[in-house]
Order: sequence, then C-alpha cells, then structure tokens
Amino acid sequence: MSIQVYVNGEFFPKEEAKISVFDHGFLYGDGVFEGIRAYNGRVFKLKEHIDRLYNGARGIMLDIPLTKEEMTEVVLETIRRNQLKDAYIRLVVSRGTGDLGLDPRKCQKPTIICIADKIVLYPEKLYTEGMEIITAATRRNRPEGVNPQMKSLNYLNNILAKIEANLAGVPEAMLLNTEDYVAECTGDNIFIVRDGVLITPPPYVGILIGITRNTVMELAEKLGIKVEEKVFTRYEVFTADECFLSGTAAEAIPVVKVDGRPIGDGKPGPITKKIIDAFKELIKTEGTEIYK
Ligand code: PXG
Repeated sequence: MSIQVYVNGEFFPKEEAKISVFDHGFLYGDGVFEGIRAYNGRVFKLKEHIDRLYNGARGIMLDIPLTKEEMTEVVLETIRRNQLKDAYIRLVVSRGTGDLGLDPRKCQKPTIICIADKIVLYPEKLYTEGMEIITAATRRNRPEGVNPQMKSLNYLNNILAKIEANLAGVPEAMLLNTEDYVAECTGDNIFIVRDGVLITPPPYVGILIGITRNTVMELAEKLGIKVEEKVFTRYEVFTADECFLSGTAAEAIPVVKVDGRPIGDGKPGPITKKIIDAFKELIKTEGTEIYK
C-alpha cells in the first residue's frame, strides 16, 4: 500500500500528493524544513524540531498558519496514518503558491507538507569500522547571508559539497567557513576529541544547531566527559584523537579518515563508542508517544 502524505490539511497517497509548480518552495527554495525520527512508537525530540522549524520561519518572515500544537499533531497523525513505529519524517513549510516573480507577498498562504516513511540507514559497517570523509572546496555559506542556523529549503551549498563527496567516493564532506574554521558536514555536525575533551564548533562559525548535536553534548556531560564549543581548523581534525559526526539520520557515527589521513589509530575511539552507546540507550525511552 502507498504511503499517505499530508498536504495542506489533507492526506493523499504518495502518487497523488502534489503541489503547484508556482510554489515558491520549488521556484526559489523559499521555505523551511525538518528531518525528524521516530523510534519504537515515539518521536525523538519533537518539540526541539518544531521549535527550530518555527524559528527558521521567523528568520525568513514566514508566518506558519498553524500553532505549534497543531503542527505537532500533523506530525503524529501522519505517522499514525502510515502505521509506523520507526520512521523518518520530513516536514516542509514553503512560502506557498505565488507568481513567477520572487516577491513573497504574492504568495497567499504557506504550503505545509509532511511525509513519514521508513528510514534508509547508513550501512552498519560504517558504525563499527568508521567512515572516511573529505574536506569540500565548497565553503559553508556565511551567516550574514542565508544563516546556516535556519534549516531552509536552500540546500545548494550542502548539495555542492555532497557532490564533492560523491566524486571522492565517500559518504560525507566537511565544510570549512570562509575563515578556514571547520563548520560541519553536508547533513551532520562534527565533533573531535582531544585529550579526553569533546570539542564541536560554536554556532557563530556557521552551522545548523543540530538536535542530535545538542543531545550528544548533554549525554557527554552526563557521562562526565568535558565538552567545549570551540573553533578548530582542518589540521586539528587531522591531529585529533577521535572524530565523529551527529545527525538525525546518522545518529552518531565515527569518522576514521579525513582527506586520506587516519584519525588517531584509524579506528572508532573510546569516547565516540561511549556516545554511540549512550545515544542508543536514550532513544529507547525518550520521545513523544505516537499511539496512546
Ligand atoms: N547540519 C546540517 C547542515 C544538516 O542538514 C545536521 C547538521 C544535523 O542536525 P540534526 O538536527 O538532524 O541533528 C543536519 C541535518 C539526510 C538529511 O537525509 C539530513 C539533514 C537534512 C536533510 C537530509 O541525511 N540534516
């Protein structure tokens, strides 16, 4: 049976779920989105995702015509309609249908869609053996422009870096900002470990403040691991003891090689493993119940 997709208040089978070719989300990338996961009947960090969506909408002056409570119910109902317990949820709010000009005032009402489907995971081998990444030549866009803190529909910068990863035959690419500091990867935040301290770039470097990133930082503190938000360069990644990425899709995943240089001893490190285990424990209990 086909999955049911929410479009502006109604559910349609995937094949019939459609939006206008005049939608400014399509014409201009004018909108915001979220990627959310559900584990075993619970949506992980749903409030955090909804808050980030509304903050991004505020950033682009888009008034979402639903309350946060209503939007939360849209997510839950979309999962229920598809009878899923484990899911990847894509929530998108665009400026809506307008004319061919870029003036958002021509768009009468935002388009809201929600898709809940089974998740395609990274191969298990990458978690046990770690993955290889490269540094992209494409730089993270500057916060003075489209701020990376907004999960906007404008992902071309990330896609250009992803193409570089594809060409290099690796799953992810690390982006530097225009000042040569490490920012994040195309769809993941980055952490390094040095002398037992967990380090991740601060938001002003130009990153999405990942919900998994924040969770990792909280878990580390609970485990008694010191956490610092500090700028670092590519060289400091090469010379780190450990490196891993965090994101909704990947959770926490070890990085063992960057631009051909093995990180530490070239195997997933002990702190990385502790974080991965703690994350696996957390998802067993945390989250908003879908079926009550
Ligand atoms: N940085 C960027 C640029 C992202 O897009 C993250 C970090 C991690 O954030 P969360 O909140 O998920 O911990 C993201 C996440 C995918 C996919 O299919 C991932 C993301 C966006 C679109 C697709 O891997 N973003």
